[in-house]
Amino acid sequence: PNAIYLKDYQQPDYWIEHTELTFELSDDHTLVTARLDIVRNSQRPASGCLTLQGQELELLSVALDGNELSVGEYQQDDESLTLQGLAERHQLTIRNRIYPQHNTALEGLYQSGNMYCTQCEAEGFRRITYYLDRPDVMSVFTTHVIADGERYPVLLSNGNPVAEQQLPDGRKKSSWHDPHKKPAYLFALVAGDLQVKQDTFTTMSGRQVTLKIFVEPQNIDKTDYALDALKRSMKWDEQSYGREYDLDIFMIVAVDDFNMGAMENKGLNIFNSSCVLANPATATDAAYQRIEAIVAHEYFHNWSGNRVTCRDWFQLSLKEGFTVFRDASFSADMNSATVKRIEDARLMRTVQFAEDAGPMAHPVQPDSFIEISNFYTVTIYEKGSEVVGMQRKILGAEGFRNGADLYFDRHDGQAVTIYDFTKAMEDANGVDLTLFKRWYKQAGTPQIQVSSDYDQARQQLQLTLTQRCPDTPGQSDKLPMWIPVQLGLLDSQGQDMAIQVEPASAWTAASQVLHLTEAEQTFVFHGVTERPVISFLRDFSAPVKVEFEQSRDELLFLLQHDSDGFNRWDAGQRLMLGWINDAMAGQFALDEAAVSVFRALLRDASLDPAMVTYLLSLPSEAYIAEFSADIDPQAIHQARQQVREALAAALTSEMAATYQRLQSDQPYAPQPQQMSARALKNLALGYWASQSAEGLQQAQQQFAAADNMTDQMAALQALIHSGERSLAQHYLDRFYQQWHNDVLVVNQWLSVQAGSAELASVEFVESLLQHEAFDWRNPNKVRAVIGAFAGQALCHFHATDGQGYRLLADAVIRLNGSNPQIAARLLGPLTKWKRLVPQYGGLMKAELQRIMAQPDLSKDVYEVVSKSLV
Ligand code: HT7
Ligand code: ZN
Repeated sequence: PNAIYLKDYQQPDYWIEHTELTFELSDDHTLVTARLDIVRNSQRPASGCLTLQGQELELLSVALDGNELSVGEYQQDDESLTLQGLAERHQLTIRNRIYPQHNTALEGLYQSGNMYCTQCEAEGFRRITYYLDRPDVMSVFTTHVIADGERYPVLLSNGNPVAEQQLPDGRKKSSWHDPHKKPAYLFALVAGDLQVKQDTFTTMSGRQVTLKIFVEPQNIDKTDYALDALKRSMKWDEQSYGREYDLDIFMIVAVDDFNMGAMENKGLNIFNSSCVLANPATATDAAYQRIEAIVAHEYFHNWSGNRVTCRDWFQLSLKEGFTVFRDASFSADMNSATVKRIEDARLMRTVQFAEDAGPMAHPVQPDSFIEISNFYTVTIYEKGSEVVGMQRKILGAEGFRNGADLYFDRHDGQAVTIYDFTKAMEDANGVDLTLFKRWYKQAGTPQIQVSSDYDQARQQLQLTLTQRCPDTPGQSDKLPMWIPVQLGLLDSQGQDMAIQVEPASAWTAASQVLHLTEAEQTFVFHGVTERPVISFLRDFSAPVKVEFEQSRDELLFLLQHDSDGFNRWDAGQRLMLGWINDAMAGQFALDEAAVSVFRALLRDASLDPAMVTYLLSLPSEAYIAEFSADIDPQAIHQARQQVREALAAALTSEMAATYQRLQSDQPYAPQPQQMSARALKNLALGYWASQSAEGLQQAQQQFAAADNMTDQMAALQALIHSGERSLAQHYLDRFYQQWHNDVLVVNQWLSVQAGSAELASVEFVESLLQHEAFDWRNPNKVRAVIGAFAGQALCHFHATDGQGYRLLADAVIRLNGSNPQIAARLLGPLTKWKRLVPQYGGLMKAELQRIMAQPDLSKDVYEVVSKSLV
C-alpha cells in the first residue's frame, strides 16, 4: 500500500454543487441512484477529467445530462470511476448496487441488528456510491429513502424532512433536504423499526428545534439522560461560543454495532449504543459521564467540523482537537474542573505519551498516512485539544473567544486548515504564533528539566528551564517549542506568594503563566522572602514531561497545601510513584508522615469526595510504565500490589469510616455531587474489602441491595479484587443471571473479568471468547474482552510464555478480513515492544512478524505492523 502526503494536496478539478441520492432498500441488495450536479473548479486547469472514488460497488449505469454512457465512455477499476472530456457543467447520474447485509467492516451502509445505518467518516461514502469522497468537496444533499413500510417505518437522513409518501407497492418513501453544504463524510441514513423520545429546544434567537432520540424499542427507558445532556450542550455552546443550532430538527440514533463512539453526521448523529443509552439500574456513573461528554462532543461538531470543516484529512485535528477541547470545557463546567483536568492529564500521560514514544508517533498535523482510519488517535484528539488549550492559556479567555468568533465567522461554509485556525487566533489578538505552530508539526513529548536556586540574601529565586524533544520516526533535531508553564510559589504556610519575574515579558500575570520559548532559559523571581516550594506546571498547562527533583517532604507539602488542585493530585502521584520504585528496588516502607496526610485527607469532609478519590488512587500500571525507562510489567504489577496492600492495611479503619459516612439513602440520580460521593464511597469499599471480612461482607451486602449499577459494579469489583476467587465467581454468576438480557450490561460483565488481574489468565480469556455472550462481529464485545485484557490485565497479557501476545495476534489476524479498523486498533499494545525489557519485547515482536506474514493484510493492519517493525 502507498502513503498519501500532505505536500501533494491539490484542489479537485470539479466541485459537486448538489447531490441527490435515492436509496431503495431490499433484503437482497440496496440500489443507489446518485444525481450529481458537477461544475468545473475555476482555480484548476481545465482538464475535463473527473475521477470519482468507489469501493465494493456494483456499477449499473452512468448517464451524463440524461444520456446513458456506454461502457467504453468511462473507465472503471476497483477503486474509481473516471470520465474524460467533460465541459463546464453536467448532471451526472450513477446507479449502483451495494450489499449492506454483508458489510462487516461497518463502513458505508451496513446492517446493525434489524436496522440499516451508515458510517461515512473518513472514507466510507465511497462504499455507497462513486463520489469525490474528500472533505473539501462540499455539496447540498437531498436524500430519498425507500423501504418496506412495515419493517422500516422510520427512514432518516440529514437535514430537514421534506416529504413522506406511501408507495403503491407497500413501500414507504421519505425525503430529506439539508440546506447546509457538507462533505460526504457527514452523510447519514438510518432505516428501522425504532421508537423515539422527543423534546424541543428554543435557540437564542427564538427558533424552536425538535430533538429526537431513536432507539430499538427495548431501550426507550434509557434515553432521558442523553436528551438532557443534549439540551445542556446546546445551551452551553450558545453561552460559551455564541453558536446556535441551524436546522429544524436534531436527531440521535443508537446502534449496537459501531466501530467508534459516535458520529456527528449533520442533523443525524449516530451513536454506539454504549455511548448514549443509560438508566440507573444498568449504567455506571462513569457511563453517564461518558454519555454527557460524547453527546456534547458530537453536538459541538455542528460548528467545529460541520459548518467549518477540514480541507483534507491531515487537518483532522482542526475539528477533533478543537471539539475535544470544547467538550472538555463543557464537562469541566458541568462537573469538577479539577477532576476533569486530572482525568485528561492521566489519559495524556498513559496513552498519548506512549503513542509519542512508539512507532506510530505522528504530529498533530501528520505529513503522511497509509490509512486515515489509523489516525483517529489520542495525538489528533487529546494532544490536539491540549494544543488548543495552550493557545487559550497564552491568549487568555477573552482573547481566545475573540479568536474563535473570528474563526467561525471567517470560515463558515468552508473547508480549511489548522493554520486558518491559528491565523484567526493571531488576527483577533494581534499576536504572532509562528513559534507556537511547531506544536502542530513536531511529534513527540517535550521534556522540561527544572533546576532552582534560592538566594535568601537577595530574596531571589532563579529558575532554569531546559527543554528537549526526543526523536520520533522520521523526525530528529527538533526545535524548541513555546511552552506555557503555569506555576506558583508556596510560602511556609502553604500560601501562594506574589510573583514578579524577570524578564517581565516572560510572565502573564492573569493566567500565572511563564513562557518558555528557548532550549534553555533562566527566569529570576524577585521579592521572594523565604525559600518557596515550587508548584510547577499547574493545571497541566502543557503536554510535557517534567524532570524536577523535589523531596518527599516537599511533595507531601504540595499534596496538603497547593491551591492548584491538579498539582495536589500530581504531588501525591509522584510520591506514590516513588514508593512503587522503592518496592521494585526491594526497599519499600510506608512512612508514618505520609500515612497521616492520607488519613487526614480521608477525614476532611470539606474536600470534594471525587477529588479525594483521585488523591487516594494509586497510579495505574500503564501510568507507572510510562514513567519507567525499561518496562518490566510483572515487576510493576508486584510493586504496585505491595504498595496498595500496605496503604490499604494502614488505612483500613479510615476506609471503613469513610464508607459509612458516605452511605446514603437518597434515591439515585446521575448528578455531580452524588457521583462524587459514590466514587469515594466505592474506593473506600475496595480498600476495606481487600483487608477485612467485615469489608467483604459489606461488599456482598451492597451488591445485593444496590438499586444502581455504580454500586453493584463497584461491589462486584471489590469482590473480584479481594482475591476470594470462588466468592467472586459466585457473584459473577449471579450478575450474569440478573443481566443476561441486557447487551450493554453483559459487555461490562465481560470487560470486568477480562481486565482483571485476579481472573484474566489467557485460558480464562479464551473461555470468555467461547461464551454465548461473545460475538466477534460486534466491536463493543471485542473491546470488552480483547481490549480490556490487553489494556488492563497487564500481568496476564505480558505472561512470560508469550501466550497473551499470541491471543491478541490471533484476534488481529481473525478481524483483519472482517473489520480492519478494529483489527488495527487492537494492535496498540503490541506496538510498544521496544520499550519493554527484552524478555517480553522479543516475544511481542515475534507476534508482529507472524501477523506481517499473513496473506491479504488490510491497509489498516499493514500500516501499523510495518511501522512497528521498522
Ligand atoms: N468524527 C467521528 C469519527 C468516527 C470515525 C472515524 C473512523 C471510523 C469510524 C468512525 N466513527 C466515528 C467521531 C468523533 O470524533 O466525533
Ligand atoms: Zn469528534
